[in-house]
Amino acid sequence: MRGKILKVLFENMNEFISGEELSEELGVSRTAIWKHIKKLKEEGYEIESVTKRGHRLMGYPDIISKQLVETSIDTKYIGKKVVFINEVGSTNDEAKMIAQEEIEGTIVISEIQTKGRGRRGRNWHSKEGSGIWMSIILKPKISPSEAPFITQIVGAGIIRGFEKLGIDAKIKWPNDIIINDKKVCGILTEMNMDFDGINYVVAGIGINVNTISFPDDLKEIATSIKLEKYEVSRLEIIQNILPEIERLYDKFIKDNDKKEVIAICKSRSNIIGEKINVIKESATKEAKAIDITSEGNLLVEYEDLSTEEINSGEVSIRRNLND
Ligand code: BT5
Repeated sequence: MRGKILKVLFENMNEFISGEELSEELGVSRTAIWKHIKKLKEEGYEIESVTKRGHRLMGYPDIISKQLVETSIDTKYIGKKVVFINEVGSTNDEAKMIAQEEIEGTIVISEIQTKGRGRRGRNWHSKEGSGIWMSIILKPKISPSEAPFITQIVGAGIIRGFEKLGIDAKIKWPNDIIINDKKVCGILTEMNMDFDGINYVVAGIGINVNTISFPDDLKEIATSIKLEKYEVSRLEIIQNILPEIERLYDKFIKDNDKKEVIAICKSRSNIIGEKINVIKESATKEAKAIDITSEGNLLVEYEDLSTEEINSGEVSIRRNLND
């Protein structure tokens, strides 16, 4: 019941809704509504209650819970089922373990990851309460070679969600979201397939939200929403990015339409026109990032003026290296 009351309060954020309306809509007595409102206030929800006007939600604590996410996200399937685990090794690993049985769009969220991962087994710093550590289970009916594009869909969805919250961010192809030249978010997309094609894809999203200090090795390269002076809760971020990710993912899956994603990735790219290093296996080659193609590949030009389209992989920017 508390989740249902919260949902109505969320839908009418900052506006009064009377105890009578709430009790009629939810089919319980006004006394019961009052008891739940009291509990919510104790949990840190800022609810103003005024005689004859009712209750209005003015603010809420930075809590993420299964109930809060499931009831307050405006999507058709992404985030409609939430698996919330307080402490986990990696939400991507957890999502992979349950993906076969779960419906598409199920998300795994945790407060702490003890073995948060980046690409190639790198570490992802994920302390308690400081960020959003979340993985989305997807079951796309596409060719495995198309799967890397999902990283860009997720990136573009995050950029659009951030925009709605007034957060100005850029994308470093293919999987980093950057604010003021520092990384605020990383995306780790993993796929499971067999001879018949893709079984599932897990899109892992790590966003630094409340972090105020990073370990020494990350200080120069990482930032958080809070350090960039935006006052936004983790729930608000989830509420804003998931509908955008779902909308862009649907367009791609149903109509093979990549246009909006590419347009976002291009207009918000922080590497097009920059000198970069293209890292392939162990070899590094100097290049210039020219464009993102209509397929979502990065077009690069090497020093001998030959060009290449990179489908997935890793690039780093050289502009900070005084060369
Ligand atoms: C990534 O890898 O950026 C993907 C990160 C994905 C994390 C999410 S959290 C939920 C889900 N569960 C997981 O276990 N993972 C996903 P990559 O491009 O390889 O970048 C990794 C590098 O980013 C590290 O080597 C560090 O240099 C840097 N890094 C580590 N933690 C960071 C943080 N919290 N913020 C910014 N940079 C960080």
